[in-house]
Amino acid sequence: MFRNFLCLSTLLFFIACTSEKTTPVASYDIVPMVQEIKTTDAKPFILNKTTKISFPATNSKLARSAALLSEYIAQITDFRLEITDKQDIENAIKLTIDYASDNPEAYIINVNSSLITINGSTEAGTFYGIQTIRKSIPVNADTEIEFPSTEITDYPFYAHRGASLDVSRHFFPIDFVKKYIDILAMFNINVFHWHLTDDQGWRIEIKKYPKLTEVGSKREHTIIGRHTGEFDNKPVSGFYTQEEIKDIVKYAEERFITIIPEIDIPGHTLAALASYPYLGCTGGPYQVGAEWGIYEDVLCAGNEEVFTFLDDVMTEVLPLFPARYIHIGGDECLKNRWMACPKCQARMRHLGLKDSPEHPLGEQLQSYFISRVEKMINDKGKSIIGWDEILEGGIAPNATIMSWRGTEGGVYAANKGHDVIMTPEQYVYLDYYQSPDVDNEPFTFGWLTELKKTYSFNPMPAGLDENSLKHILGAQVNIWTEYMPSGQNVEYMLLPRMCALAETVWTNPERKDYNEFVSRLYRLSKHFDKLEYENCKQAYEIQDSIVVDTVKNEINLYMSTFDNSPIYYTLGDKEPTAESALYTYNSPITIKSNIIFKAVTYRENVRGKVYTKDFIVHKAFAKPITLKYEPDKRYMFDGATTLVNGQLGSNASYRTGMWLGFPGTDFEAHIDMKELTDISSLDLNSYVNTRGGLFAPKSLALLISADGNTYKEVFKETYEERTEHISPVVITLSANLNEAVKARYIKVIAESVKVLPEWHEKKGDKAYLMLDEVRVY
Ligand code: TNX
Repeated sequence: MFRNFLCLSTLLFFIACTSEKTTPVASYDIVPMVQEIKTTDAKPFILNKTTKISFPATNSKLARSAALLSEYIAQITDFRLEITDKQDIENAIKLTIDYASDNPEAYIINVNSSLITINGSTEAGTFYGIQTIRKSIPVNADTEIEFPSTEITDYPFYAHRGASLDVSRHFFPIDFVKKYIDILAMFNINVFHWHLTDDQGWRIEIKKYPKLTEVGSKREHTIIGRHTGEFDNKPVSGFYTQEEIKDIVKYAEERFITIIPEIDIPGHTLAALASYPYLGCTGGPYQVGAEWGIYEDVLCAGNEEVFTFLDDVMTEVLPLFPARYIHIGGDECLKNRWMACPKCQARMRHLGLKDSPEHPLGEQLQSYFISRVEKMINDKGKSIIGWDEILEGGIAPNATIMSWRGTEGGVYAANKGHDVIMTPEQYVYLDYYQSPDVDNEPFTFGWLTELKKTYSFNPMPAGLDENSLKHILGAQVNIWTEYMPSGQNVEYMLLPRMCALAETVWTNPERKDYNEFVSRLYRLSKHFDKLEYENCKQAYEIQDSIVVDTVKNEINLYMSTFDNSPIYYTLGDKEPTAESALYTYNSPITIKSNIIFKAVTYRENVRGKVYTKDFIVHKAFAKPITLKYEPDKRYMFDGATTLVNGQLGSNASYRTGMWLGFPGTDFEAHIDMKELTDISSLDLNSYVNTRGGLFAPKSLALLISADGNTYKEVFKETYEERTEHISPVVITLSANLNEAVKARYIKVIAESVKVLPEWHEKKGDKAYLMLDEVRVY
């Protein structure tokens, strides 16, 4: 009995302990990482339903920020804090702007047992402090939150911290644009670059030119996929009235975000041409674009009416946006129409332009066009930003450059004394894939930009002299929406890669550390889920590194996770579980035979996404391979070993590293089989996308050699030439020998059609061979 009583009392004690509520604790480990933090053991601040948010009565901006903070807290917890202009107060979050700092966006936060003070050098600084506090809240907070006592001093590294949104390729309603602005605000982004016009839709009301929206904001249908020649049946339309624009500008302003509008000229203007055909060189008729890419029809550079039109448009657009800048595009303007247009020819003669190898005539005409528009805008009190193409043919005198085709254009412009915003597509174009598992990702038009790559970007590249550094205003991510029909698609592509950029432009570069960043981000991903922001979780899953060893003729597979979570794997196409083999970090799994490899990680008892790799081990697997003709730089990836790494390129995309692309040349691979080997067949995959310029080989040949000098052809097949387009497809070319042969060395030759044939829209351009995995059996 006594024993029973003891047991019962222990049990009751245990229940009492475990059911005692612990107050969730705030964490200042946020993104972007704060610059300085001094957390102490002093008594914490306990936030509860009675806590108030106080602002100075005379400051309407802080009053609004106080209301926003109350709203942010309500989004995560179940309660809404009262806001007050009382100053002599305890148990409060106090907003002020007394912080003396040279940086207009700096803030300091003090947390003690009676107050959280968020003190900005301006209201913008206070707003960033508010973001820090709201991100520090634990997602499981309900009635109380403990804020450890601390002092945080924080300020941004760069002044321009941007994100763009293309609303032309797809239209997004006002509510989504506001949600997008909310997401940017959470990460201290201060510029929203709004791409309002393009070939596929004109999205801003211009009262003097009503057809721009009556005609130019509508298209009947849209291309499916990439270069398929097939269209969906879904009309796309929509535009923002000037009143709606003002409302959004105000919404952004309240979140300390400046909107820079982009009116993209003189290229990317098909929607404007469809509305007013006299603006084009040929006079039309034109149709609003329904395909992606670059169109030949652009604004005529010889017609005075085009400049009158632009002046009128700018007269209406500029007053809607308080920003100092307007972006005038300038990208991807083809010159074909100009070169064939009598008005453009007359303009070039009149200007006395002389063709030169450094500055072809068309580029000089573009430079004239941009400089003239720049003057028009400068005269209205604003400055222009243009894509780096506006460097061609001579840069407009006061222009700021947005460097997108790498950072070289930016370096060049900064060294010439122009301001620069860095947006190199390989790092910050968020329309590219963010996971190598492309078959399970939303379709994009290619390339792979994983979170790690975006995070690794440094806006101050080598090659800048001392004086030029100050011209790098900052960087931004760009969202092009060709393949993002909905707001959810945009969120998924934005998050979390935008957060990587946000840290790059905010935090001092020396303090950046990728794994540590991902652990802070992982915590915030729970906020995203709670706020119902779509976000990609790939960075929290298993990461791989596959090393092809052509000496030992094997592949070493390494796996990792940002927090060294346990990884369990199977080798025989079996579902991995927590009972499967446990992977030892940093020690490779060696692949030497056909294997369907699967692995999974568990974190907080939650099972992650299963990682799967299908390794095809054939006789040329991991053998030394060299190529006679180099692949194109952009389609080189890890080079020749990609063709013997035992993995097949995906049908979904030929641009993520598994296919090699050969521009206008044949393909010739030399493989050392290491020993005399019986060979009876060979397979080679070719990605064919005729509209995109990817053609299958004309022929396939296999040659063998015992000494690596003299080769004998043992197989050759020539294929029928294509005479019309086909839908994109992966085809396998095979060489089946009647009798097996013995060879130490082999050559595989696939002849290219080299140039696009007469019947092709781009006849005469280089044709690409896009190839993967030379499988020898
Ligand atoms: C290039 S960036 C473009 C855009 C496309 C984008 C797709 C730029 C100045 N032009 O028009 O949407 O690539 O990634």
